[in-house]
Order: sequence, then structure tokens, then C-alpha cells
Amino acid sequence: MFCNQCEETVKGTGCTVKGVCGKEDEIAVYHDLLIYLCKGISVRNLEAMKSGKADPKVGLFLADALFATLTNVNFDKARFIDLINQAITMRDALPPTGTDEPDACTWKPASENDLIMKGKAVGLLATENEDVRSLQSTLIYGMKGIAAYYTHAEILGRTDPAIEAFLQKGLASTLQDLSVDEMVGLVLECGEYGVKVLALLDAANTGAYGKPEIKSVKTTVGSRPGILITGHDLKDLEMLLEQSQDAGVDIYTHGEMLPAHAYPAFKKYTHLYANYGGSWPHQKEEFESFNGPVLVTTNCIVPPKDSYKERIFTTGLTGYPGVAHIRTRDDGTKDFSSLIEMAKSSKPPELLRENSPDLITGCAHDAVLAIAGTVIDAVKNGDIKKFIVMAGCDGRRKSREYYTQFAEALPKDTVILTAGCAKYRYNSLGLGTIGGIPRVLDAGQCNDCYSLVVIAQALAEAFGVGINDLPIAYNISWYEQKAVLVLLALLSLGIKDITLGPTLPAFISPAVLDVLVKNFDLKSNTTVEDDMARMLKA
Ligand code: FSO
Ligand code: SF4
Repeated sequence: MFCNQCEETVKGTGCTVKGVCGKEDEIAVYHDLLIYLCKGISVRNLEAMKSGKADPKVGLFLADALFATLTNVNFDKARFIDLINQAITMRDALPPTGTDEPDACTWKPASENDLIMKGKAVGLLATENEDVRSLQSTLIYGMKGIAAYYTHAEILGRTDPAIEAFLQKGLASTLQDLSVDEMVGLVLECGEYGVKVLALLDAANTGAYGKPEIKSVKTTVGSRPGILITGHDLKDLEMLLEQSQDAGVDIYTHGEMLPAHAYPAFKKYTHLYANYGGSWPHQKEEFESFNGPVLVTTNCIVPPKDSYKERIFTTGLTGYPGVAHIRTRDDGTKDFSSLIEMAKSSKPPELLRENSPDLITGCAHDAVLAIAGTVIDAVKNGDIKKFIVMAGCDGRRKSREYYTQFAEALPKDTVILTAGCAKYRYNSLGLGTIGGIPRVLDAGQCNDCYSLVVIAQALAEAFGVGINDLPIAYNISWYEQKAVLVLLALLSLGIKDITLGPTLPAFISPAVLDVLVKNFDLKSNTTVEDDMARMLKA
């Protein structure tokens, strides 16, 4: 195996024996093969579009397949073999494009061992040129982010054929001999589609559940047994809330589910009790002490400990061998009765921390723009000197303490704009308010970085300046490929001078980094003191 798609990759170069994430060599190889077959499907379906013979199911299948290979989503061999078989069937049902089709369009396995052999042969290292490999990986990883957000939007009934077509164009492009400029162009186009998919998901979430309102969420525990829901899928939460209403159990959010408390549609569920725990790297301790069943709707799932494995349920594209999986029925519904039954006989959750503060969330674009007058006045009269976008992911590495320390060291006339699970490093620090405005404005999940863009654009308009002339600095932390997409989306909007950490992506070659530095002034983070001085400069 060779995988370098996340920030925790071994030695900052690549996982070659087993992933730090827990991904086994065999699963990594299946990932590579599945993506290879997706390229073949794309070549055929793009051609079939010209003659009206395209398969309309391809776009969503590709999104599901790409999402399944994203870090910490699915570790289950059986699910990948099934996806690989589906991919071959789908590809072979499409008309061949001619006699000189790429191997990805025609290769067929004779045995399960063939899958392994082929997966090994078509992995990342099959591309010898370092810069080509870097640009193709950046594109594929960005598209994994598109795929993740697109599947969430689709579940809520929002689709966009242009996004599906871009996934096919991007996948097919990696089989072509393109110039560096063409590949850079595709990476930037991926960022543009990132903005589109983030907007689509924003419309899907707000259309289904209302506009988030600023909300203080408690972090205590009740006396009833609970079900913990983690990941990003709001539809799963809705179905779980609906099915568990009269069961005598409480529903707790974890990780990226915290912002769900801010949606008006969930207010009626009085058993949506509190948020339990923090970001994904802490799940081993938190799932243990929760005592009840845990529903994992998307990444990030960490290989579960035996002590609580039987209480874990995956759904959607997530999976882990030996863990119960709640499947989606043909009409899109799910049956959560097994979790609910398990919860009824579980002990209530244990309190994680005495006096843990309530967490403020729901500071998405509508909520912040509703108080735009107060925010603009605070900037004009100097009460707010700078906004720092500290969005993105949390992770296991000690080097991420930089972000906690940075937040703690920020002067009192600064406001943090956040989204994603990185927020857990600052949202319980008690950073206070400025004229009633929370100093940590949590827009929501990582996909709600879109809100931060809308807020920045509104401020730029209000102040009559360009987006790069606002008193906003970007200090972004990344872990997996959704964050790669968010970064590309920000770049596509022309946002410059972004600081990225805690390390730069292993898949960015020196020459590609040079392009990013020259065109976008992208920087790696350094020390809290130096970065703070640079970012607070007027
Ligand atoms: Fe975190 Fe995981 Fe939302 Fe990521 S839970 S790390 S960017 O998957 O998706 O922020
Ligand atoms: Fe390694 Fe990250 Fe890939 Fe897992 S996802 S195998 S930790 S690079």
C-alpha cells in the first residue's frame, strides 16, 4: 500500500505497511482499485453523454465510491468488494469508447487475488513523475471532499448534474497525458466546484431543517440512557430523533453533530439532550464512558476497542468489520430500532468533566448577518481588530496543541471564526464576548466553512473592500480530504495568505507548493508567537 491522503500519514511521506488511521494494507489496495475503476466508468460515461447513452446513476455512484475511500470512513473489506463489483458491472454496461480504450475501461478480474494484484499495480506510485502524481492526487483528494458533501446534499434531495459531470471529468483526466497547466487548471476548477457543492449542501441543510440560530448547548448528562450520534449526516439524526421520541432515552450529539442543535427543525425533539465529548480523536475514551449505543453516520471512525465495539453502529458509507451496520432501505429510510432497544437497557452516560461549559454553535451566515450591524460597528469602533478563521479538523498529533495555544494567546479584541471539528480546541476555553458577540463564532460543521465565506463576502461589501483587504487572517488546520476541498474552495475564491498546518500535505510536491506559494501566498504554520505577530499586523 501507499497512502498519503491525510495529515497523519507516516513520517509526513506516506503509509506503506498499515495506516496510522488503522487502514490495513488490503483495504488501501481495494481503495486504489475502486478509484481506478471509477476512472474507467468516467471515460465511458463521458463519451456516452455525447450520444445520449449515459447512465444517470454514474454520478452518484462515483460520489459514494470516492466518499467511501476518504480517511476514517470505511474499513470493511466486504463493502469494498461489493463496490468494486458494482463498479465493474456499471462500467461494462456502458458502451465501449473504441478499440483504444484505457485499461481502466476494460480490465476484469478472474479471482479475488486479481483484485489485490491489480490494486497494487494501479496505486499512487504507478505515476512516476512526482509533480504529475502531486497534481493528480490533489485533484482526487479534493474530489473526495466534493463527493462527501455531495452525498449529504443528495440524501436531502439536492443534486447538481454539473457537479456529477465534474467528478467524471476529473477522474477521467488522470488517465490522460495533460500539461502541468491543464492539471493546475483542474485543481483550481475542483475548488470552484467545492464552492458549488458547499452552497448546495448549505441550501439542502437549511431547506430541510431551517436556518441555524445561535445556540448554547449543554454538555451535562441526564439520568436516562442515551444514544450518541456522531458524524455529519443530519438526515440520520432526524430519523433517529423521530424513531426514539417515546422510547425513554435521550439523544446526545458528538463531534461534528454539535451544530445540529442550532437547526430550528430539531427544537421540537425535547430528548435531543446535550453534546457529549469533543472531536473525533477522543472517541475511544468518550464512547467507552457513554455506556450506550453510538451511531457513526460518517467519518471519522477510529478502529473501536473491543470493550465498546458491540455498541457501535455504522450507517451510510461508513463501515468497520464486525460492527453492526444499519442499511438504507430503497425509500431512503433506516430502521434504528436495534440501537434504540440496546439503549433502553444501557446505563446512562457518565459525566466526562465536572463544570464543563455550555458550547455555543449555530453562528452560520444567516445568524451572523442578522447581527451584522453590531459586528460592523464593533470593527469600526476598534472593539474588534481582527477575525481569525481557525476552521478545519482536529487530530491526534501533539503538534495540534499549537491551535489551542494560538487561541488562548489571541488578544481580547479578536474573534475566531470556526467550523469543523477543530472548534473543540477553542469552544470551551471561555474566551468571552465582545459587545455581546461571542469571541468564538462557530458556523457549524466543516462544510459550513461556506458560511465563513458568505460572512467574509458580506463584510467586504459592507466595508467596500476586496476580500483580501478585510481584517481577516486564515489559520487553518487540516486532517482529511474534506479539508483539502475546503482549502481549494478558498483558493478558488481568490483568498490569499492562508496559513495551513500543523504540517503541509505530503502529496504536495515542492514544485506544486511553489505554485501555491507564488499564486496564493500559502504558508505553513510556524510558532504561535511568529504566526500571531504576522497575522495581527494591520
Ligand atoms: Fe472533523 Fe473528521 Fe468535519 Fe473532517 S470529524 S476531521 S474535515 O472528518 O469532516 O471536521
Ligand atoms: Fe495513512 Fe492517512 Fe492514508 Fe490512513 S488515510 S493510510 S493514516 S495517509
